[in-house]
Amino acid sequence: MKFIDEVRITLASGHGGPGCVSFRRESMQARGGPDGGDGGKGGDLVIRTSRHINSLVDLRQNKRYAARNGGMGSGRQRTGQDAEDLVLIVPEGTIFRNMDGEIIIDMTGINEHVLLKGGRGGKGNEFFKTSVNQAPEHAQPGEEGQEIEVKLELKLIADVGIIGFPNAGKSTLISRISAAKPKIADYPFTTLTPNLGVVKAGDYSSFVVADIPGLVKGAHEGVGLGIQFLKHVERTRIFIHLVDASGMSGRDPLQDFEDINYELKMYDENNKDKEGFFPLSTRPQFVVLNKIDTLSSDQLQKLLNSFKKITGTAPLAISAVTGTNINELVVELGRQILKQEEE
Ligand SMILES: Nc1nc2c(ncn2[C@@H]2O[C@H](COP(=O)(O)OP(=O)(O)OP(=O)(O)O)[C@@H](O)[C@H]2O)c(=O)[nH]1
Ligand SMILES: [Mg+2]
Repeated sequence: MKFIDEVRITLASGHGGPGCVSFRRESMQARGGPDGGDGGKGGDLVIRTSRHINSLVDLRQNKRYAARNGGMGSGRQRTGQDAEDLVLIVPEGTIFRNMDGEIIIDMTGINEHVLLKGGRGGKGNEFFKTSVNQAPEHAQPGEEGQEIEVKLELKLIADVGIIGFPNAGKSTLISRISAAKPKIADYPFTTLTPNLGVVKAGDYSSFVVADIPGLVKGAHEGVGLGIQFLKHVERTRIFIHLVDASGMSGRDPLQDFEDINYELKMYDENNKDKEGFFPLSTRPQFVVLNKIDTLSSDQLQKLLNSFKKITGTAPLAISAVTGTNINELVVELGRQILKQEEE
């Protein structure tokens, strides 16, 4: 199944019902006083979030979602029926943007929001009766509803995003630390859509990790799968920057590390004007060297030292296959997330 995280739809609230022009019928009189009732209110367009849905796929069924119009007023002062609100259910964390890309509302942490108010009902002719005009011939039309074209955007809400080259072992890692069962294979671009996994960090705490498709040098220019998947980790608090330490791919681990960081910078450059954007290149990174089972301790030590020269701290060295230092990784991640929550 394709991972759908963006959808463009038109939303509308209902028009108010028109007021009614009517006169009482009385037995001895051709025409009695005015008795036209008011129109009913148009339905509001309401957005509600649910934790039980995690994609926007259901919203693709229609291009336009509109609440109903209010009922017409009628004689004998009967008010038209108010229309029911239309409730659009979206996943938590859905962002609504207008066609200029400006945020209308971000539904993170919001349960319900009235996006478009329904139009008021028009007044019936009874309302316009005055001492000088006992028989008004007009009634008000209902107030118009509102209509807007929106782009919905859903980002996976994960605490930790795993970034790195294809084949670095990102999917292997998430399958090790969570119940996620992504496809793993020894060729690049195995992962084509993001995977989420919940990691238990202790008896009472857990966090969500996202595994995204691998990045390569030039991703910002569309090389490989491009950088579009980075939007799925825009909101994560921290990155695991996973580096293939084995050199099996013929690449240099340090160069890989720098290439990925450069792609983050380019992503920031491309998105810096977007409202609500938080740069990725300054996001805390937990640098992790994977596949250390393929290295001698000498090789590993050399590599740790050269990373330390660049980043200031030695990276954590793991093997997602044998399980070396996997527990340490989970504990350290839990600690870093907690630290950030406290800040
Ligand atoms: N020796 C060794 N191989 C590993 C380790 N971790 C992953 N691999 C292998 O590396 C290959 C790629 O692993 P994946 O988990 O699919 O890599 P990925 O980073 O998700 O790759 P993409 O989805 O293509 O971006 C697989 O053949 C894994 O078995 C490790 O710690 N040691
Ligand atoms: Mg993968």
